[in-house]
Amino acid sequence: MANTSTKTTKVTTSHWGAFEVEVENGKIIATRPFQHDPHPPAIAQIVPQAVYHKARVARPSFRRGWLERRDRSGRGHDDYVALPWDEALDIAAQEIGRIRDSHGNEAIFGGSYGWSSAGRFHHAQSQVHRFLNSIGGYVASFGSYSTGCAQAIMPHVFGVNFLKLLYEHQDGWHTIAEHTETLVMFGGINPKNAQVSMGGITEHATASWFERFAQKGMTCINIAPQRHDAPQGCDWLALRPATDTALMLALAYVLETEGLANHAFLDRYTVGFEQFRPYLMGAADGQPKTPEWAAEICGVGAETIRALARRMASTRTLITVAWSLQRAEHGEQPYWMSAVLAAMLGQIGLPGGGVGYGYGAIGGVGKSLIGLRGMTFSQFENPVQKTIPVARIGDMLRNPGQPYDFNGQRDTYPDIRLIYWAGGNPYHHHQDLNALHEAWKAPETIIVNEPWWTATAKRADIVFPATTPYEREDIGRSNMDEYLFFMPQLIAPLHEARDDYDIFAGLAARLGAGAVFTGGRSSAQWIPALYDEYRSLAAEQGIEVPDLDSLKAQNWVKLPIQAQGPNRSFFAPFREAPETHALGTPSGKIEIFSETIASFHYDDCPGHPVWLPPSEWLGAATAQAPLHLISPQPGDKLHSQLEAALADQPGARPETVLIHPDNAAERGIKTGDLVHVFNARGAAMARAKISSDIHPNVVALPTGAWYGDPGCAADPHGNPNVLTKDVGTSRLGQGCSAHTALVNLRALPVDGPDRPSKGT
Ligand SMILES: Nc1nc2c(c(=O)[nH]1)N[C@H]1C(S)=C(S)[C@@H](COP(=O)(O)OP(=O)(O)OC[C@H]3O[C@@H](n4cnc5c(=O)[nH]c(N)nc54)[C@H](O)[C@@H]3O)O[C@H]1N2
Ligand SMILES: Nc1nc2c(c(=O)[nH]1)N[C@H]1C(S)=C(S)[C@@H](COP(=O)(O)OP(=O)(O)OC[C@H]3O[C@@H](n4cnc5c(=O)[nH]c(N)nc54)[C@H](O)[C@@H]3O)O[C@H]1N2
Ligand SMILES: [Mo]
Repeated sequence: MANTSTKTTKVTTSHWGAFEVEVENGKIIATRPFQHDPHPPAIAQIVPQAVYHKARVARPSFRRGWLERRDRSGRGHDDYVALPWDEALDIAAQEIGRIRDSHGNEAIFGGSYGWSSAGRFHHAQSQVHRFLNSIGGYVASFGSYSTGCAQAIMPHVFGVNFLKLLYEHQDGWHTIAEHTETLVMFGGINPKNAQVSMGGITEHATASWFERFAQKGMTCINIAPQRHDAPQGCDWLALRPATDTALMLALAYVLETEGLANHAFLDRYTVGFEQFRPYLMGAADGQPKTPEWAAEICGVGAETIRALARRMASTRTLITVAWSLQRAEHGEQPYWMSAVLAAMLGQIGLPGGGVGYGYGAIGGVGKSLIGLRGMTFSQFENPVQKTIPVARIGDMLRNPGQPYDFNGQRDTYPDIRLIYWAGGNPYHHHQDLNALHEAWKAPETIIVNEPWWTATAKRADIVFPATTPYEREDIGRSNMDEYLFFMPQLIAPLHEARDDYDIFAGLAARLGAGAVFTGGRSSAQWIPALYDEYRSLAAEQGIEVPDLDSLKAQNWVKLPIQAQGPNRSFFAPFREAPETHALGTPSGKIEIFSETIASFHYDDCPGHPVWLPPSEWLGAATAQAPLHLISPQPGDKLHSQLEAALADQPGARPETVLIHPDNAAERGIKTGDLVHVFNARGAAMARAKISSDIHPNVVALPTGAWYGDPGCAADPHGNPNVLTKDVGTSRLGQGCSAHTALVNLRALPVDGPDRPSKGT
């Protein structure tokens, strides 16, 4: 008998990079590393189980309470009724139309934050924004959970769009390897995080760069609560979370008092040192910012601080700052202060010197590539002007019509009647999830497109089953990666899943905006059109990109977009000629004191950087909450993605919490024990891992676990966001303050009465 089985292997890409997918008889059976990736992440291994997992949303689904009586209180509790696509789209379109016509487009929240999947066309957030704009607009959100606070503060300091600085204008790894002698990493540079990059990173090279730094004899200093925030071989200064500003101030104090500050640089390239100096020296508030003062706050010894300051002044020093530092109350301050410290060292604009942000936070930072344009599906203009800072969604839902401050503006929160989410998981990413669960009752209707029954999908009234990237064709490219991918459709859509594009095309048609949304094209017509535009734009830059048929045949190509020679730091021309290359700040210089910020009169972000203790940190620890919780990104996955299948792995859930031996001993906790991590906001189960690689009195519980069902005594999966605080970083940045949280721990009796049931 003839063998009719078919087996193919193709390459696709993802935010964690490229991987091979083996398909047999129309089914994904395995994934394998991409041959050109020196350090391929293991994340893709779980893809086959995730794609076919029983947690896939099979059909358009309606929450019963909403469908039957427009109930809002049963979100997270009710069961769902499946309906055929046509009927489901009719009901959803009618509801969107009703809310729009009775309350206006300002009643629709479409911020829809989230990473969704790589692939340029089927980017869910772009799709939902385009759809909502085609029907009159929506309330959008500013910034990201990643860098929202930095995006607000840094333009005041450097006069540049922070994301542009990050991705296009920082020293590349080559320059650092060649010139930097001392690398001072606040929050580390973590190869675990560099596994991931928006749109994909194909050759994972961060670890290899550190091998090169070590060979060269570079001094690499990791200043962080965890040893493994930087690769092995780096020195570790164990620091209490949220105290970086105090440490940086003390470094600045040593520079100033020991004659090591570069006043020629300060005079020529900065403004405001004279307003800052009295604060630094203590004339303004009676407290000189001495190493002894800082040591009490941050836990790093005074002599260590002095020696570090001297070393930084006498060698080519690059200060790097992880994004985590600004994901905390007063996160503006370490960012601003790092710029002031670098200015005092006077090396800004020299190769391998100065300050850089987000190296290692995502894999693409530090690559020196020629940026290409195109392959962007237009979202149209948003006719609605109202936006909120992205991490203020809980406040928005709790306080409609109430005023709030943001970066010098006073605005009011909109009165949201409908939320549409596609490509994100707020019940993974937002802080104080138990409070969000209450606030989430406010809107009349919540619609979610999702491949899986996430905690967010389970709190929606209407859930549309979306395809995964393996079920549709797309193009994978990123400006921080030299590889270009044709992402083939590997399998047929599971169950009744549809592409976001087709879901929105169906809704738009019913709302009279079908032609606007689709422009008369199917996705199969859009992809070649966008690709051809991208290809001709690349040709204008002298870069030859294969035509689509060739790319399809090749599957992937490595483009010749390595920058020739070192990429120049944004500050290099400014350093050469500050008059002709003035910065975009009001003074044209680096602003150590900002008249603009001072004019806002914010006590939580005054006119120059200051040490401000957050509401929760070790200096404010109590008997009830003696430990500082940090909740970093997970090393084994991307956020909450593929979680359904990961959670099935033996021992994977609840998530592991890292505990210092002293704190474990006090509580009789051993590695492997189940514990409760708790505070007044909530509780999560976790599995203990005891290690002296974390600062005493600090516990680390990574993000990524799904949020359990309401009413659990403790979140059964170990989602840290039941514990985190939902406040803005300050009135200036209003970013997310995930790292501001005190907690306590206790061992769970093996079969004790308060041990929660496993939940879902
Ligand atoms: N405590 C704490 N919380 C944090 C952070 C922290 O450090 N600590 N970090 C924050 C940061 S920086 C971030 S970026 C956020 C991340 O938070 P999110 O970006 O919301 O997390 P993801 O899990 O990536 O969510 C993407 C969702 O999109 C779905 N999806 C994937 N592909 C598609 C598609 O094609 N169509 C549709 N419709 N859906 C799709 C996935 O299944 C998943 O549920 O978390 C934030 N939360
Ligand atoms: N594998 C994997 N990689 C990822 C992601 C993922 O989900 N999985 N997500 C990506 C995304 S969206 C983002 S935004 C980036 C985030 O990049 P980052 O914000 O840099 O990453 P985090 O893991 O949140 O934090 C890094 C480390 O900072 C330390 N830290 C916490 N608080 C403080 C502090 O106050 N001071 C100092 N000095 N250190 C502190 C913690 O020990 C933590 O391990 O990661 C990206 N990379
Ligand atoms: Mo992020």
